[in-house]
Amino acid sequence: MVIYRHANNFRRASIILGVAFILIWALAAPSQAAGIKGRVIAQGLRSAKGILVYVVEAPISSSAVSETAYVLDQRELTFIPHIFPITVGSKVEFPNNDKVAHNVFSLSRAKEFNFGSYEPGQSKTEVFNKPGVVDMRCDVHQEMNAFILVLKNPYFAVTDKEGRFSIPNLPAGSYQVKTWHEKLRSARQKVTVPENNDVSIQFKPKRGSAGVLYR
Ligand SMILES: [Cu+2]
Repeated sequence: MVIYRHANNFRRASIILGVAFILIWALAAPSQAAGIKGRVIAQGLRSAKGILVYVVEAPISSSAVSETAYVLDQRELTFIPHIFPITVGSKVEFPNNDKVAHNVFSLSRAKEFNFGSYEPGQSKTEVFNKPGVVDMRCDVHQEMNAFILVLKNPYFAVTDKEGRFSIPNLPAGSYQVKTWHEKLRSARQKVTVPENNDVSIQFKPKRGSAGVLYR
């Protein structure tokens, strides 16, 4: 019995020691991830929320297709979210969670389609396999509008209401970073991301017509 208890104590002590070791190792290990963060000061916009900030070219490209089920919701005659960045090759679901029928379509070069009219409770899906801006409309409700932004890599973010954004986990290197918003001219900046530190940048895009995502 005594021996048995000793063995148990020993095992408990080993576990505690093991956990402590892992914690110390985790704290001491240098973080390899660096990112780009900062702020977009949008002149002439009511809110700085919902501005896309994206890395134009990055080592990881379309192979990084997200397995996330992207959902562009329809509620109260609104597409949610309004600005919707995804990576090339992603599938998007378009559930009609409204009380009326919608007819979602796009005439954009990056993706042209027309779901036709569909009832509340029904859903449609579409795969977006070409980079670019997809201007989403509803044939029944002219005020309904959203932008699906099909991006070449997963390094992008959308600003919060203060205009802040954060693009984490970038490999060290030099990148062209751009903004996109339907009512702003795109601003761009060249940014060098070091091995272990985040870089802070600021954009001040002016009002105007939006350009393309990629030339
Ligand atoms: Cu509609």
